[in-house]
Amino acid sequence: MKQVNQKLGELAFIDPLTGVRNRRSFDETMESEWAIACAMEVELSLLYLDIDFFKRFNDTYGHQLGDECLRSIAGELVGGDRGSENCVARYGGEEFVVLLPAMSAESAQATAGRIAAAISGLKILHKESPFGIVTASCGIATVRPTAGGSPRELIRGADDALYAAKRKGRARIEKIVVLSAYLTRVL
Ligand code: GH3
Ligand code: MG
Ligand code: MG
Repeated sequence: MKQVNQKLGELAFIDPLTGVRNRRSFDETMESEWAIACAMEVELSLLYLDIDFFKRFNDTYGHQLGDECLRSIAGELVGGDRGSENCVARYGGEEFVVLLPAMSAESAQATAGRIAAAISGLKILHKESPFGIVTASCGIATVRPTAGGSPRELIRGADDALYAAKRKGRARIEKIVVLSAYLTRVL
């Protein structure tokens, strides 16, 4: 019974399709990493990835291949060189987040570049995309957390950067540094 309960507890934090963390788990990790970064006085970076033209992919190849694509991409996210899969989560349908504790904006950009290259490297055919293969857009936000601040700032920053990446044509990475609770600067 104890083991069953433990298993159920673990499952509540896992996305069943891809096996990475779910949003609930990410939100908890984010709270604790925020507190740690505050105490250690280090930066915290977040990548927010969204697959490009994924509705067209589903429409063209079917939902099942769409699901397979999501699994492959999740595999690249946890298979990278960041040494931990603790901070990779599926945030929504075709959206993933990667939390990078104690990581500067420059290092986060390098990590995002490697992830984007790994996704393109899968060479998943997408004939309805202008890129011909499945790609992702990525927003990066970096903050030096303060006790009075909120993880929401970081998520909003990464989401804003992602929106900019989409607007500028997709399959690209954009970066924002969150300066304080209410002030952001687009790099
Ligand atoms: P953009 O480049 O602007 O991101 O365009 P998009 O088509 O990727 O974005 P949009 O938000 O219009 O469509 C997202 C699609 O993701 C729609 C939905 O069918 C698909 N999707 C969401 N969750 C799942 C899932 O669990 N499995 C599959 N196969 N598809 C999913
Ligand atoms: Mg989306
Ligand atoms: Mg999309």
